[in-house]
This record gives sequence, C-alpha cells and structure tokens, in this order.
Amino acid sequence: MDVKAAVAFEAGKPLSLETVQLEGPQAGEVMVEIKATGVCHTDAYTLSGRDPEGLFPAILGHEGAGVVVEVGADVKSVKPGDHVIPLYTPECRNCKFCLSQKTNLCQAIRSTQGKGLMPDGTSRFSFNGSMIHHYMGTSTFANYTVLPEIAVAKIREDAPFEKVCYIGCGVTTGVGAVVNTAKVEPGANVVVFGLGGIGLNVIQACRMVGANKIVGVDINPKKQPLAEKLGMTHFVNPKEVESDLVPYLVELTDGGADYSFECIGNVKVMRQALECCHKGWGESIIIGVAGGGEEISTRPFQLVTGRVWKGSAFGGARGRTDVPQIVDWYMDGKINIDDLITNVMPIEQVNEAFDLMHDGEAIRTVLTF
Ligand code: NAD
Ligand code: DAO
Ligand code: ZN
Repeated sequence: MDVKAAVAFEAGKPLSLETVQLEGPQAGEVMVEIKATGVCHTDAYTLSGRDPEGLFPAILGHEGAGVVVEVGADVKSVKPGDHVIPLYTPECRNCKFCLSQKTNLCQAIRSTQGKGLMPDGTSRFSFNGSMIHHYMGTSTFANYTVLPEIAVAKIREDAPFEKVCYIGCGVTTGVGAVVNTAKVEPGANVVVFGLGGIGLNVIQACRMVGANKIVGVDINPKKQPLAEKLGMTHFVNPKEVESDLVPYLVELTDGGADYSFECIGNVKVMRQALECCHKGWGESIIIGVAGGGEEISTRPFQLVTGRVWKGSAFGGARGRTDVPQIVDWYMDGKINIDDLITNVMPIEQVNEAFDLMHDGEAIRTVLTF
C-alpha cells in the first residue's frame, strides 16, 4: 500500500516527504497506523551522519503511538483496533536476556533491527522499487509502519496519542532510570545533570517516588522554571558556581548524592556525576549517549570507596510490561507530559521540528499525521 513518510535519503540532508510503498505484515508482525510521533535527538544524530550505525535511505522516528490495523499469521498478543506504542527495545519474554529478569535488553531481533531490516532479513518499505531501511525497528515518521509483535506495547484506548507517544522514548527513559535502574527510595538526595527531554523526566520521577533534595544542574538557566514545576528543589548553573562543582554538589547534598543521573552525553560530566555521589553507597546512572569512540574515566578509588557506576537504556523498562503502567501514571496525573510537549505540528513540518530541537528551545516536538 501507499503510505506517507518522511524519508532520510542521505546523511546531512533534510527529510523528504514522499509516498512510499509498505508491504503487509508477515508472520509475527503487525501493521500500525501511526497517529503521532515525537522527534528525539537520536533521530537527529542518525540524520547528521555522526551515527556510525546509521543506514540510508531510511524512515527515521522511534517515539510513536498508533493503532494496529492488520496482523500477520501467529500474532496472538494484539489485534486490529488495539492502541499501541512501538518499542525500539522489544520484549520477547523468551530469549536468554528476557528470561534472566536482569536486563531489558531483549536480543531476539537485535541483529536484523541493527541492519534496518525486519526479522526475516528484508524490509517492508520501498520507494520506486528500491528498498528503504527501517530505523530502530520502529520507523514512526510514516503514517503506517510494520513492526514485530514483540515490539509493540498495548496501551489503554483513552490515552491521547499526541501525548503518550513521548512514552515511546523520552518519558520511559527518564522515569524508568529512576524506578527500574536506580530504584530511588523516598528521602533520597539526587542530582540530575541536564534538564532536557530526558533529565526533566528523571526529575519528575524522583518527585513521584518521594526523593528529598532534587538538584538539577544545567548550563542553560531557561531550563529552571519547568524543572522546578516538575519537582526540582535546587538549581545549579555550573557557569555560576565559583568553586569546583563536585565539592559544591557534595556539600549541597549533605555528603553526596544518593543517586545521580547524567542526561547529557558528556563524558566529563559523567565523571562529575559519579564523583558527586555519597561515599560508601552513592550510585551514578549514565543515561546520556556519548559520541562514538569517547571514553569515561575516574580514579578507581572512587569505586573502591563504594560509589557505583551504572548505565540505563530505555529506562531499564521491559516495554510490553512496563510501558502500559507508565501510560496509567500519566492518565492518573502522577506524571506530567503535557508541559513537556512544547510544540505540535503536522508531519509536513518535520524539518522545522528538527530545527526547533537544535535551537534548544523545544523540550519535545510532536508530529501528527
Ligand atoms: P537535551 O539536549 O534536550 O538536554 C540536554 C541538556 O543538557 C540541555 O538542557 C543542555 O542545556 C544541558 N547541558 C549541556 N551541556 C551541559 C553541561 N556541560 N553541564 C550541564 N548541562 C548541560 O537532550 P535529551 O533529549 O534530554 O537527551 C539527553 C541524552 O540522553 C542524549 O545524549 C540522548 O542521546 C540520551 N538518550 C539516552 C537514552 C537511553 O536509553 N539511555 C534514550 C534517549 C536519549
Ligand atoms: O545492544 O541490545 C542492544 C541495543 C541497545 C539499545 C539501547 C538504546 C540506548 C539508547 C539509545 C538512544 C535511544 C533513543
Ligand atoms: Zn527477549
């Protein structure tokens, strides 16, 4: 069938709105009508050509929400009409990783997803007879897409698509890092580095679980008001701290953070995030994705004396299990998504959405179909 899609033909070039062809779902796959999709830094990173794993031509987008319109043979967990959020981290519940219960990094379709293909090694998208790659297994910059059944989370039908699409990446990444990876407990003191689309979700999850001091660190003072609305208790602009930042944060958190979160992707900040943690038990969670080839460093004695360095992908969330719960938290008013969606525009304005993100003004822009 013909579908409308924003196609990334080449790295570094604007997306091109085209009518492309989409084949129906094969066994174990579903076709989803995408109703809304967020635009995230990872899409921009791949489009820029800096992503060593980026493939072109491709249909980008990994933060969507929509409705199942068709299912292939053997699909049991969803049916046409179900509302779903696509998952770039699937949950097969059957691979070694899923069965371990120690990680959310399901590997069932890892190799083909990384090659921009469906599990059978082919693409469902084409343009004038030539293959177009899938992206992150989701390709939500199209009004219809095909995904493996294990890569969709079924959600309640009263949740608005143009809000809950953000749960497909940013919200779950930030909230999940707090509740799944760090397991922040009531009364904990936390420091959050970077108050963008991820860090603000870390902040609001820390408030939700009852953290005590929630310190936000950002070089952009414009981030302060919204971060405060979401639960930040103290704002620190490193450019305005006259002493060294790490001892300043240790002092502010009564001996160090119980938990810190790096939500920028800057390896120097990752070190600060570890070293501002409390001696003996403080845990630092790396969420930000650093540039290819970059390395982190600290003195090993930081770890010998009890600080812990961890990472978190998609908030440690097992998508089919945990995403519906996060949708409920939004619908119950426990987390705020509305204030984080700063712009909504039709897919035709996709390139403007990228410009807004680069300006640093928008937290999240959502595209509708
Ligand atoms: P963003 O650009 O919206 O936010 C980054 C914030 O960091 C901005 O407010 C900026 O002012 C601030 N900042 C930049 N340099 C700083 C510094 N030196 N000190 C303090 N603050 C600084 O980005 P985002 O969408 O929130 O994403 C953050 C990171 O998370 C990115 O690296 C992204 O790739 C990554 N990410 C990770 C996952 C995951 O699963 N681990 C998922 C999605 C995104
Ligand atoms: O190796 O199993 C794997 C895949 C890991 C993917 C983790 C994604 C981490 C965050 C990337 C940014 C997503 C928007
Ligand atoms: Zn699995």
